[in-house]
Amino acid sequence: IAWFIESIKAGHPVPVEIQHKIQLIMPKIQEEEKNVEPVIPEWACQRATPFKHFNEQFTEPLEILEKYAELRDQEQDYSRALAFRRASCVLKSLPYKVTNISSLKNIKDIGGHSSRVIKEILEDGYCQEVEDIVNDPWFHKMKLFSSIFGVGPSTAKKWIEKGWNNLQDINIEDLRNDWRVIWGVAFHEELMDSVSRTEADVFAQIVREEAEKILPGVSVVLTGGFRRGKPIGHDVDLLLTHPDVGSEIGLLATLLQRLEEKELILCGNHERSSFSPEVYQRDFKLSMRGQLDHFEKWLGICKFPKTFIEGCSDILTQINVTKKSVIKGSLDDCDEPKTKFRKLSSKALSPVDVFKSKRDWKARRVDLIISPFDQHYYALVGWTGNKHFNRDLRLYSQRVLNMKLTSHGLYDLSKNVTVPASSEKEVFENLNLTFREPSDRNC
Ligand code: DCT
Ligand code: MG
Repeated sequence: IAWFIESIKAGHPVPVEIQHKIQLIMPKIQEEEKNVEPVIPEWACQRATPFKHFNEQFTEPLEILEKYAELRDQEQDYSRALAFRRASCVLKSLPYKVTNISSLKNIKDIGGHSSRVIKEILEDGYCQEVEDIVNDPWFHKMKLFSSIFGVGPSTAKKWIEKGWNNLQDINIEDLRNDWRVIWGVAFHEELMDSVSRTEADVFAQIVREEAEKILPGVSVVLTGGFRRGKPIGHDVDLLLTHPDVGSEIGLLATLLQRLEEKELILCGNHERSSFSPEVYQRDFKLSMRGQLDHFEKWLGICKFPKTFIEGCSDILTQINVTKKSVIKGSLDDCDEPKTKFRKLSSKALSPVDVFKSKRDWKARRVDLIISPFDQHYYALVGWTGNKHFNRDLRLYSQRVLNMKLTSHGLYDLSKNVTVPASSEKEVFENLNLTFREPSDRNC
């Protein structure tokens, strides 16, 4: 019957002998449809969450509350922060602007606190609690410090406890052993600049060309926020793989050398893969503790010639003419069990001196990740994100399907087998979900 009604609505011809009956029942069906509330799927991964939506007026304040709860309650209790994010996430998926609080009463992801915030905004145009947070100096300091590359909320808290209020207060001597924080502080101003899509595309193309020379047939995908359609981002996330499993081994070390020769590297950390199928299957929780994934990767800061930013077309030839690097140290192999850090040479300029020097490049955060092809499509979903979509997808897999999902794969706990995927669509099929385009994963 539903199919028949849909086909009538779509304008398909109705057999003459039943036309009069249809004319009698159609008004009643249409009237009933008006009274039926739209069904909002329970899980965020079952909904389309676009980047541009109708309810920014509410989602932005709710995400300030989320950030505040995350920074205040970190480690002890993340559930308050999550409650705000769940409310914000469901509002982003609504295909209309909320104008009446009663229209939200049956949405379970909008809890009491979030509901009060939305009501206040609807009535007064703002929420006092959010205004107080925005004007709270502690919140500003926490946001400032935890936005520094290599600094998490617990370090930010310690710095505030020391009485530091701004970047100038940071005592560089206290940071001697953490290269990320040293460079992060020196280049903070620049790293806070958003990376444009053009810059990301130009850099991705350079990496693609270099990687192709080393390993023909390699795939380099721009993931993260850019893949979800964001016009700007805080970094460039590139996922590399090759259809021949195993051929990707050694690629990153050589690629980093080439990028170094092109003077595109400022500093970074090359981590070897710590993935082990045995550990992964035996004790998933243990193997993933505290880590996003176990892929071989390089996380660091690159030098983007200013011409990238202007989107110069003959950029690829221009970057071959570069100056001498300011830092020495080997980026070489990845053959030791421990993470390798790029050391600062004693002869090298200090990060602050580099920052102040006359230069024709800007510092940009870059993540290069290598995935073996048999894990690639799970890695692609994981590195596309966003973070909240991933969290929801993983929780859904566990609670609804009794399956463990990570960026390395899907493990069926009932059958004790891994479930392979040879496309991103197959990842969704394996999870019994409608495929969502990356642009609909902006939870
Ligand atoms: N990710 C995740 N959990 C995290 C951090 C990241 O699942 N705690 C995934 C989702 C996105 C991807 O990794 C890249 O991470 P970011 O670069 O931090 O996020 P982004 O969405 O690309 O945001 P931005 O546009 O600011 O770079
Ligand atoms: Mg990113």
